[in-house]
Amino acid sequence: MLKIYGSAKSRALRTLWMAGELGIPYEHLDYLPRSAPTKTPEFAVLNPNRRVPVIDDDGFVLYESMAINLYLARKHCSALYPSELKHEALALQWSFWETDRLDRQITNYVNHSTGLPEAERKPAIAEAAWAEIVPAFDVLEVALGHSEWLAGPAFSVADLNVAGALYRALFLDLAKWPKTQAWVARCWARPAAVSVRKMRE
Ligand SMILES: N[C@@H](CCC(=O)N[C@@H](CS)C(=O)NCC(=O)O)C(=O)O
Repeated sequence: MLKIYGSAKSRALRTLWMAGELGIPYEHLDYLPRSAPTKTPEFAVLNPNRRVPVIDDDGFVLYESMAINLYLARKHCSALYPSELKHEALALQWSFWETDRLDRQITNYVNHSTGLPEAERKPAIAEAAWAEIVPAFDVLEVALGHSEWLAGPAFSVADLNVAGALYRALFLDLAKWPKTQAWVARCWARPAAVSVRKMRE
């Protein structure tokens, strides 16, 4: 059976959301980032980076949340995996784009503005992160002005991968980006997203 390593309070949230969309059974190894089980030699074999998520799909081990979701959607012949080559390319584009432009930036912004205990916050890190987030949201806003979804005519792994990474944006003021705000809300209103939020909160 598929094993998913990683707490819903981590980037494994995206993997758990995908598993919910697919309706597949899995064993959840609810490891928090940097927790003791991620420091074991056994875990280092699964992911030498010692990060979550990781999956073990009947012996096939894969890390990197975006790659995991693309793999799972394709493996299970899901409608979330675009059937057209160009839509598939867009799903790859948006997944790579998010990793480059928003992933660490959102984490840094939220941690250093509200998430960490006040004494540990570094306002300069939050400020630098926000300076990168603004142009990235501008890019999303333009794209969502052309199309309701990121890769083709319907919600797909592209939307899940980007919106999944924007969990923290649910608590940010996105009024400056109304299309992005509405799209984030649409994605997170899906039943699998609502369920995974409950696992986190
Ligand atoms: N690019 C990776 C990032 C994974 C990642 O950074 N995971 C965090 C938790 S959200 C982690 O395990 N951090 C542990 C550490 O930094 O030591 C992915 O998307 O899967």
